[in-house]
Amino acid sequence: MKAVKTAPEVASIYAHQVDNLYAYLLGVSIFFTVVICALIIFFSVRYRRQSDADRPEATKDGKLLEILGSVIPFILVMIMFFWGAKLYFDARIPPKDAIEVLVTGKQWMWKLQHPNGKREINDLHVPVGVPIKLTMTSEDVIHSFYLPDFRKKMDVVPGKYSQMWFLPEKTGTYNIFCAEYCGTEHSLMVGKLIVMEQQEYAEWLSHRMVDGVAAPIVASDDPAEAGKQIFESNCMVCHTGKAGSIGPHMVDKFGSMRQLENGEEILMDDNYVRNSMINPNEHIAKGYPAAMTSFKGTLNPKQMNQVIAYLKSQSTEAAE
Ligand SMILES: [Cu+2]
Repeated sequence: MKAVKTAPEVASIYAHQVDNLYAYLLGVSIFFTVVICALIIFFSVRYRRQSDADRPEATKDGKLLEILGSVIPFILVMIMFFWGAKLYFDARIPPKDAIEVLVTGKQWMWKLQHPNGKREINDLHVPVGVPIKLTMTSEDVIHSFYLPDFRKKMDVVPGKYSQMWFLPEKTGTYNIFCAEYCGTEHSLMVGKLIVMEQQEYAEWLSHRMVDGVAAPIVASDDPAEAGKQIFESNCMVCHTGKAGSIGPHMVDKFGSMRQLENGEEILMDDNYVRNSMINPNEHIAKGYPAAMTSFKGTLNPKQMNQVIAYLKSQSTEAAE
């Protein structure tokens, strides 16, 4: 018999930190609720109409009390603010050495792809002790990728990429839930996160099952490799990378800032590249004509991901 769990497991230091903050919020709330309720009851009994309790004139010099009544709550809520902001920024900014896994939500399953092209559905295998960055999008409606044991959750939205990262600190199997109501079988949109020893993971990653037999992963499984071919036969016609080309240089620019015709600057990230393929004239690079036509319908979402994977693999800039 499995014991009934009252709270999700604490699978990372971050989860522990979130629990501490939560305990602080809960503690402050309970303390003031009890004190205020007790005083209301106490005063309503003590100063009820029939009581002969002492009722002196109202005093005007309660300065100390007034200062304490402002400063103490101010300090308590500022602790909440800075503590919460610190955890929020920790959760938002993935470390540079993170392994990137592509996540696609779909009614009603999670599709996952590892950097070497290995795919899985609803299961996610990761190595222990290495940060994992999830780049996520949806094929249909809004989903939300939720790892309760890691206290991490992020919306997965059609038409854009969202990101989340976590650091698995002990091996084991954990729940993946969809935390955004997404239709009839939303409650069945669950998966398993399997945290393995690093060696075990490397072994797992290098093979895939073909008709029940383990076969090695080959170069053609690599999304960056497929993206290279798409890029060379479609994009390189204009984005030649040479002086005088119609389109700006793309290869090895991923993660850098791009100057735009309207004087603004934009980060070349997943969303920028994807948007450039779909709405090429939304952001015109400085010094180039608005000559590109949309690749929406020409390239499917998987191919667009492959192009992005290729540009990422060629990047010499830090991606974040
Ligand atoms: Cu869902």
